[in-house]
Amino acid sequence: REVALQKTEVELKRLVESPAFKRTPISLMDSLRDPNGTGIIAEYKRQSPSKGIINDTSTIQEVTEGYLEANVAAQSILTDKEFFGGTILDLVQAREINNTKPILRKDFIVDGYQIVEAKAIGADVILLIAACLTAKELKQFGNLAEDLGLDVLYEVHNQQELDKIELDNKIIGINNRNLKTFEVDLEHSIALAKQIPDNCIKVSESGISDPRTIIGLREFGFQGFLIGENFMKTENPGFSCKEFVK
Ligand code: IGP
Repeated sequence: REVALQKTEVELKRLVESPAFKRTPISLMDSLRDPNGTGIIAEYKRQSPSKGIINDTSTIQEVTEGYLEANVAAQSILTDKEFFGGTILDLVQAREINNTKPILRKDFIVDGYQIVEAKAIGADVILLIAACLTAKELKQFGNLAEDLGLDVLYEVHNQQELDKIELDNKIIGINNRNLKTFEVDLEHSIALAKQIPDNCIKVSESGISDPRTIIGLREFGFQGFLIGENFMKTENPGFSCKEFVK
């Protein structure tokens, strides 16, 4: 595939030969479609540009265990250091414990190398943010992920971004938070959801803090719910997730 792979061939070779590269990824699509599933994609996030430090004491291991006990549909892990205080090691350590649920590598993907790297560190799903990429890049990166057996969560915030994506059999995340103003608006997401065909899976992202919100969102066809801060801001995120799911 014609993807901008800006790293050296030696580095790529090292990734492709890593043991995790050979594992078969777990499907987020299947997990979100499971009628007995919770639909919750629970996030591990130490800090964020809008909130500063959220949690710098809970380890990835204890949070992963708690999220699995809560029967989450998937785990999301920020691997971006600069803005979110995450590391690749967080994902590697979560994978050591989690063998059953898909793990989303949450990062700003701007190069095909990061997609190969995602697979090599044990991720099952990558995030492609439509606001940061052209329609052509979305397609190329999506194809590369597919070739590697990874699922893609395409993230949009408005109609213009949605128009960049070919809407067939895709997982579309609508970010309730405007990445420029940090403002959260669920109504806006619900309006946008109507523009997405039924063969796609709709995920609602950000600002969810009440189980009743999920009941409401399901009525509008959402099957996935990405939740970070509401769990991470508590002393025991795994326990908070279990309580939320009950
Ligand atoms: C989680 P919240 O409000 O529950 O912590 O949001 C997740 O949606 C948010 O972290 C997020 C994000 C992103 C982070 C959504 N899209 C893109 C970094 C990059």
